[in-house]
Amino acid sequence: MPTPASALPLFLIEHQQRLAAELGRLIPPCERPPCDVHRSIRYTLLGPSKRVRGVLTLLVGDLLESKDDPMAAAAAIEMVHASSLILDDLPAMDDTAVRRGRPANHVEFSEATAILAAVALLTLAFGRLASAYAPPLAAALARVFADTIGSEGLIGGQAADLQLPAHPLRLAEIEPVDERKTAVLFRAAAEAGAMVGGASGTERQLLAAFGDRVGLAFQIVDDILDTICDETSPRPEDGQHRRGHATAIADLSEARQRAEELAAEAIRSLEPFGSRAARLRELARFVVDRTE
Ligand code: GRG
Repeated sequence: MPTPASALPLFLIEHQQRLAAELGRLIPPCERPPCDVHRSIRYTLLGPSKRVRGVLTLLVGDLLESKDDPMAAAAAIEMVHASSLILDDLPAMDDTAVRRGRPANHVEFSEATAILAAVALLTLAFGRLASAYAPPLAAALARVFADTIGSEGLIGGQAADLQLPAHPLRLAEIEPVDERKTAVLFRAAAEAGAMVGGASGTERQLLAAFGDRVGLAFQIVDDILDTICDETSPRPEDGQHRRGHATAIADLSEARQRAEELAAEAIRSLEPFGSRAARLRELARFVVDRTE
């Protein structure tokens, strides 16, 4: 299914489309057993998405004029993202029935199939890294992915998110959760592009910091959009958030200011790259300016 073209600047759409085509090629067809699991994987991985994390990996590869193709790392990042969305929506987690304007994966298929699809997506991600890159690079990437997903990364962020109270929260309460729930995957997306592109240690650190700041800004903007939607015209899925985990921000102007600060910090970390980083700067602006 196509991604809404208005959501991304034009030059990003080209990367997004190449990435979507690659993902389609990597996943077994629906007709191959277990058909339900393959359908379920394709439903979320190839569904309407901004694919902003994978695009970030590709843009870092472009910046470094990478000799190795960053596409496999970008695809692996998107597989982890898709897996996290499926798990996040499950009844035992956020219990969300609608995702991207369509039934959540476990509603469209079944809880069992959704869990299998999510776990399969994770194994596919590591498998892709192992088959696409030479052993030392593949091992280093696997290490970064494992740390990103693990109990001190996405899993830890989700565990903390499930503990958040339902009432509107101060940024200081939300930010440490957003850091692990979302920023870590953006950091890994940029870092993976840097590693595949043969970045120096300093370049890798700067690009990882860029990913981290952009990722945190992305989640704060997401929280702002959720809060505004709740206050004005509830989105169709609102009634479906039975555990009430859509984060509500107590002070929207503080959050908006923080997102701008983070974008500025992200853009500052690109200074040594000069004009070669123009597209990454545009990505940072897109993340903060987006309205959906
Ligand atoms: C084992 C991978 C794994 C995860 C377990 C469930 C979980 C821990 C983490 C959930 C993390 C999560 C879903 C964070 C929310 C991030 C977020 C803002 C998602 C929406 O991102 P978009 O807008 O999605 O980029 P699209 O639809 O464009 O792909």
